[in-house]
Amino acid sequence: MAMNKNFLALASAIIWAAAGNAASPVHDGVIEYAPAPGQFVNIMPEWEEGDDANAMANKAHAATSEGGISLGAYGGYVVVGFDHTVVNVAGERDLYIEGNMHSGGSEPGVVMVAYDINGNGLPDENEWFEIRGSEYDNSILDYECTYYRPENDDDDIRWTDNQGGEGYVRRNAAHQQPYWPQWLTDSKTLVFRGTRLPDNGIDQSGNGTYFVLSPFDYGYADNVPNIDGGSWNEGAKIDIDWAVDAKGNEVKMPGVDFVKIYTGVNQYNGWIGENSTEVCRVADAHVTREGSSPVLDETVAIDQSVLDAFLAKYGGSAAVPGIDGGNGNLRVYLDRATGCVNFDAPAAGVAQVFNQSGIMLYSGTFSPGKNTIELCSYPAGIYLVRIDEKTTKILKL
Ligand SMILES: [Ca+2]
Ligand SMILES: [Ca+2]
Ligand SMILES: [Ca+2]
Ligand SMILES: [Ca+2]
Repeated sequence: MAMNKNFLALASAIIWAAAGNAASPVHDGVIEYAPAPGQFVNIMPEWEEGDDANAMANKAHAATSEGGISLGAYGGYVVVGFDHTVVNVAGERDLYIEGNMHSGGSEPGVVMVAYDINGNGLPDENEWFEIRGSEYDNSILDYECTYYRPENDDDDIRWTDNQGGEGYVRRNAAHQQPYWPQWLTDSKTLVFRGTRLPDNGIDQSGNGTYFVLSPFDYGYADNVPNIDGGSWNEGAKIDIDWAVDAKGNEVKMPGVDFVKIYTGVNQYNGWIGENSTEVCRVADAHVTREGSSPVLDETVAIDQSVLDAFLAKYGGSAAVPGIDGGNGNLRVYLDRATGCVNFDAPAAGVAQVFNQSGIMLYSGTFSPGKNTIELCSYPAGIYLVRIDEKTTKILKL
């Protein structure tokens, strides 16, 4: 009986309606925050007893507009999402990424971008492309680094890599908290894979006591100051046209829905400690006003021919096995600004919404043409939307 009542309450919360809201230039959620061990981990943002990965992602989101988050040593990452697609404008840099770089303190983070090809509100593995920064040809592209959880929180944290290297994330007197992410203490190891950038720390003292971390030319986060001459620093911006596939081939993307940033240097710099990328706001660079309250330039639109060519090459249901069922041409997508799931139906049919436990929250019929299911009143989480034979996984933030 209780079950029935619950079902009715949720079902009545869903209405078929179209709505529109202004989009925000700044990322609207942290989808995943997974730092490697580091001296600012558990304090940027602060971990408190009981915080799990979800809680830390929410704290990380709040912290990006307040002082930033630290990604820890090599490989630690954050994934953010937008409430709109950041358009790839030809000949312009499209993303603006704030760090906390100060002179002599460049801690470059590798940037990856994803367009939500299957429209499920989540970045799927096949949707990611790397931004080819200036050091791409000087990097190790298939790097893997493993950290080992220490016996005691006071111990240095050992790492090994797939190149025969090893070392430690060393503790220092300034930061006494555990350096291992405290919501991941069930893991004995943490493994990170990606591109390892060349070392950028130069030992000016000659005896390991004074390092200067010099910036790379372009294409990284936390590499140059946020502001230059009173404006958003062009050097802190990313051109989506720099995206490449796993083989290094250029990828012409229509825009991006998700951005991933990870610490790209694996270097220990004396008393400064490990090289660790910090991230504040990630923003759409196509704005009519910069600063703390930027305003999105609503006249910027996706180039339809670029989108069509991109989807023809990388889209299609076969690209995401296990998620798309039949009816592969039906695109079901979440409009993050409104909290509505939209789809164009070729014919009338039945739509259903399930939670992750498989409990049906809604069932109803739809007509041919544009249809909308409103998920606004649902709590954040993953939902399965079934439309005829096709099931799409949707993440609601
Ligand atoms: Ca561009
Ligand atoms: Ca996706
Ligand atoms: Ca740092
Ligand atoms: Ca930094």
